[in-house]
Amino acid sequence: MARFNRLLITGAAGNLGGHLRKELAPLATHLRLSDINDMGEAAPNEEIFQGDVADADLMMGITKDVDMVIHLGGQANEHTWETVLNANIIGFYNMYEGCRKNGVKRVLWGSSNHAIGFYPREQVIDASVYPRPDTNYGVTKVFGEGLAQYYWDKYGLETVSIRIGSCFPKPLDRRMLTTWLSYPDLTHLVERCLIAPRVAHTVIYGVSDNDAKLWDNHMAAHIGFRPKDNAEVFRAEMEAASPEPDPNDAFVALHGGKFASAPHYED
Ligand code: 15L
Repeated sequence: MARFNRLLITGAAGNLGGHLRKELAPLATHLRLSDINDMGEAAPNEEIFQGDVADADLMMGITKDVDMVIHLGGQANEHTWETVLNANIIGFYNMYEGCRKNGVKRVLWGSSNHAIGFYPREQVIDASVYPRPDTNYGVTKVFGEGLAQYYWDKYGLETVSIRIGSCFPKPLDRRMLTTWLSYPDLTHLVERCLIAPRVAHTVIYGVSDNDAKLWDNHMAAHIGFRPKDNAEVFRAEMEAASPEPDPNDAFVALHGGKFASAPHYED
């Protein structure tokens, strides 16, 4: 039996949004989906709205009659300032204003490890650390976490900000032995964020139970996230695929990897 009347997934045409579209269907009577890109045919339980998160009217409309929002819409990697500004700052604000005015109870959204990408590898961090973004993209995620805290403190709108590591079917390189989040662990994490009785504004790291993980989730124990996968099973494969890296290379030295070492996007 569905727990929710209607859930909204933004960014539903993306890899993670597409995965959750399938996985979360049993939890809600209606799934509302939005994306700037084509999402294909709507299933009988689905409502589809194609458009841009930077369109305030669209965001106001699609957040009506929604219990909770899973917000994955926006720009998911470093890009021009104009792109990340529209997608991740203006679009994010539009989404929260829609949620506030339409009385949405809770938002879960894809923040990113790039909000803290400049922490050095020898430092294990929890959710209490000061942000150290590694890109303009990472700065927009810090903005998002700030806005989420503000909407909880001022308006009582709950949020789980999920600092997603590297969510792929399997790790793609040596760094992801540390940062990998498997698809099954993502599903479990999102389900827990939806059904936990009270979350206020929680910051949680989206990372599997990797032997090499550098992120500590003890401050989000109330979510009940118990990841099962471990990137260590891919170690031999990842090490064989690329030579031993220079330990001083930012790719190795910093949590954000190549996001931290890349030059300014528009130079
Ligand atoms: C992210 O924030 C990106 O959305 C994703 O594509 C990965 O590159 C990931 O970070 C990562 O750090 O591996």
